[in-house]
Amino acid sequence: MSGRRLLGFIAALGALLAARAVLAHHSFSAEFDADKPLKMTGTVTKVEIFQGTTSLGVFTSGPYTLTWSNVPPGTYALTARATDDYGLIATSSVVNITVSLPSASALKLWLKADAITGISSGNPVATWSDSSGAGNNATQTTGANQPLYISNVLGGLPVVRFDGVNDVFNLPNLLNGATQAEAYVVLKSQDAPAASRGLWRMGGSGSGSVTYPATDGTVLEVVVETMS
Ligand SMILES: [Ca+2]
Repeated sequence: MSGRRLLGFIAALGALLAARAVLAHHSFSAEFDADKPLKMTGTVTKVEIFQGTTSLGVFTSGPYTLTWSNVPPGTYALTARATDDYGLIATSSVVNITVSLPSASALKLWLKADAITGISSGNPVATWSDSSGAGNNATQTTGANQPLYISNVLGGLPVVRFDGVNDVFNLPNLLNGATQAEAYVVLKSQDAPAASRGLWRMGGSGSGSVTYPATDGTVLEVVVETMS
C-alpha cells in the first residue's frame, strides 16, 4: 500500500517539477518590468509515468495518480515525464523503490509439503509442522481423516493430498486479534467433483461458504465470520 501512495506522490512531484521547468523556459525570451508583479502561467497537458523505459500509465488530467498492481518483488527506477501545451517535455529525477515479500516475522503459518520429513510417500500425515516459526502446526489425530504425503508430484516436489471425503487438519487460533490477513496457496483441485470441496473454514463458517470447486466447477469463498 505504501508503494501505491508513493507512486501517487511521484506523479504529483513529477508534474510539479516539470511545470516549473516549462515556465522557466517561457520566461527566457520575455522582458519584464521590475516594478510590476511577475505572473507566469502554463498548462501541463500530459503526464506519463515510467518504470525504466516502460510506460506504466499516461494521464491527460490530474491528479496524475497511478496504481501499479501485481508488482513482482524487485528494485525499480521510476520517473514522471510531463508535457505542456507548447509540446515541451520535462522529466523528473529518478526515484528508486524496492518491492519486497512480507517479512518472515509477519508469517503466522507456513505449511510446506517439502518440509515434511520421516514419512514415506503414500503414508498419512498426523502433524504438518508449521515452517513459519510460530508453532501453528496442523494436526489430525484421527487416522481416517489424515491426508497423505505423496512425493514427486509438483515440479519434483511432494504434496499433501486430501481425499475429498473426510480428510482435514485442525489449526490453532492463529489469527486471534487480527483484523486482516493474506494467504498464498498452491492447490490443485478436481474439476467439477461429485460433491463440493472446501479449502478451509474460518470461525464457524458453514461448509457451503467455501468451495474449491463446487459441483458446477465454480470457486466460491464467502467468509463473513468475525475472526476471534
Ligand atoms: Ca480419509
